[in-house]
Parts: sequence; structure tokens; C-alpha cells
Amino acid sequence: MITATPLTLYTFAMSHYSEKVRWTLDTSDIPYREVCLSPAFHIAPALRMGGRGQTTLPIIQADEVAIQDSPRILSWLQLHRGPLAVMPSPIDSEARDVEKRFDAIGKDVARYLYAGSFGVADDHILKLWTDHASPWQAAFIRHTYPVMRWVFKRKLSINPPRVEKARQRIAATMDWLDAQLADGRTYLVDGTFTVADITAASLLAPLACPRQHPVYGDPAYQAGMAQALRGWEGRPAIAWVRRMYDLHRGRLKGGVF
Ligand SMILES: N[C@@H](CCC(=O)N[C@@H](CS)C(=O)NCC(=O)O)C(=O)O
Repeated sequence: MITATPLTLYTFAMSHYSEKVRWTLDTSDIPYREVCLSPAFHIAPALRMGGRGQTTLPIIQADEVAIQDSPRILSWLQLHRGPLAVMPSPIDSEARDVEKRFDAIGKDVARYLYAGSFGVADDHILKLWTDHASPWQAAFIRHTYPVMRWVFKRKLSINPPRVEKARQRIAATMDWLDAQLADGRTYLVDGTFTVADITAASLLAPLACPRQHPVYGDPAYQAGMAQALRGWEGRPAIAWVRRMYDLHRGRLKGGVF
């Protein structure tokens, strides 16, 4: 591995796309520090660093370079900190196809989780949204929560037809995963742990609640999100996510600032 500038990873603590990049960095022993941002306060830095008119996290930064969007981050890591053991070569491989398949349900997972939790677990959502905020940011979020919730619901299209569609899309992707696992395999591609496994496990982790994850493993999260978590338990896909965490996810290594 090339010795290079330390990386800074900008995340939301509860973001599954952030977890995908965090896990790739941890498992590849790439040093980084993590900066957890809070909703609303991520917008200006994300627009500025990303430079693509997008407000999403994760973003990774090294010196003057900032990369937004998890697949682009993985490609950048492969090029500048690779070759990574979890990144097959050539880059356009089956593993990256699996990555795309699970990236595609990320918004559905978020939509489905929040749909069942807004109005039910508002206190817990407020806790998640303020855990990494400064005191004045936390006060702002608490004060404007009803407005932020409204904006969030519109932005994520949290309405009954879209939520039902999200449920169907998640179920179809889990069906696909269950079918892959039916032959007893441990790993999705090439019989080895790759970004395919990392992406599938990270993107489903908010529903599988692996104990290793500081947010999803918290019983308070599981209680708050109970409605969205119901119904998936017992699926091979969910057991497999927990197994990936047991096999490949030790303590999170990046220092959170
Ligand atoms: N395609 C992006 C999606 C990332 C994404 O949707 N991130 C969510 C959090 S899980 C986010 O930043 N939402 C806030 C926003 O869009 O402003 C990626 O793979 O990084």
C-alpha cells in the first residue's frame, strides 16, 4: 500500500452508505479519521466539498481532493490506496454489479425505516440527529424538528405508495440474496470477502441490526424502529448480514471527531 495523506471521512453515524465506506477502510487497514456531521449542517460542507450539486454523505477527503458518492469513493480508493483485497480486478466486475444492486435500495431502506418511525420514535430520531452535533446545532435541530421532519419526508418521498414500493423493492432484493445463499455459500462473489459482501451487509444492516454497529446494534434504535424491523426476521439474508458482521466487522477503527 502506498503511504499517503491521511484521509478524512465525512459521514452520518447512522448512514448505511457511510458504513459501506467505513467498513472498506477498516478492513483494508487504511488510516482515516471520521467526522460525523448532523442533518442540515451537512448541506453546506457537502455542496462545497462534493462540487457536484449533491448534498449526500459519505465524502472522503485527502489533501485537496474530495470524493462524494460511495461507488466513486471505492474506485478512488482502489486507484489511490489500492489494490484493495476486497476490490476485485478489473474494476468492472461481478462484485461491482452486486454493489450496484444493493446501492439501489439504499433510499428504500431509509424511506421504509423513517416511515415507520416518524411520530412513533421522534425522541430517538432526535437523539440520532443530535448525537454528533455541537450544543448550538443540537438546540437548532430540536427547535426546528417538526420542520426538518416535514422537509425530510418530502425529500425522501415518504408517502404510502412510495413506502409500499420501497418495501417491495427491499423484499425483492432480499429474495435475490436468499437465492444466492441457498447453495450454502458464505460470500457472494468468487468465494472470498469483497465489496459485494460489504455493500450488501452495510445496506441491509439498518434492518438486520448487527450488534457490532454502534447505531443499529443499540436496543433503543431497535425499539424505535420496531415497526420497520418487523417482518424481515427469519430471512436467510438477515442472518447472513449478522454473520458478515461477526466474521468481518470488529470494533470500528476510525476515530470519530
Ligand atoms: N449514492 C450515494 C447515496 C448516499 C446517500 O443517499 N446518503 C444519504 C445518507 S444515507 C444522505 O447523505 N442524505 C442527505 C442528503 O441527501 O442531503 C452514495 O452511494 O454515497
